[in-house]
Amino acid sequence: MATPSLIQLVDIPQRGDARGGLSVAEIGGALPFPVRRVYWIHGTAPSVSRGFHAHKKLHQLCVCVAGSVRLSLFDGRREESVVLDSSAKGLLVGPGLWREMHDFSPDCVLVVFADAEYDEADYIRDRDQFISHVHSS
Ligand code: T46
Repeated sequence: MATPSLIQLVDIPQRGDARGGLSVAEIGGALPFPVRRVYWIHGTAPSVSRGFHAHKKLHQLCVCVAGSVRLSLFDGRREESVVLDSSAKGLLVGPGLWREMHDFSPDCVLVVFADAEYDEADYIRDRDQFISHVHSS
């Protein structure tokens, strides 16, 4: 059986018209969970990388609504990456995945929908600790 990809992309319905774009993320559509927090990452220089952590429980949907960014995911065994450059695609990132963000375009705006409030205790910020965590669970 084929190994499932770490990259889970969802289509975001596009409801734009001649006046401009309009993208919709709603429960029953692109969002597979009730949203309890939204944050957005912007103004990150192309030379800067972010992330370098995993979450124990958090589920998120990442949508690049302007510009582009490369997200890489590592499950403790395999690493896969994807360039997000469209508000018509979202990347689902669940728990147990080490994530890194690279190659931000200067105009990148990455919007992230999360199923829980911010909780530093949910982060694993040490890569070796992450690898021990996934291999013991
Ligand atoms: C993730 C990737 C994709 C808060 O106070 N509240 C928040 O909701 C968030 C997200 C962050 N913060 C604080 C924690 C740090 O002091 O903001 C600071 C920067 O956060 P961090 O270094 O974790 O940012 P990134 O860009 O490395 O990671 C973020 C999310 O934290 C993370 O959950 O999956 O984006």
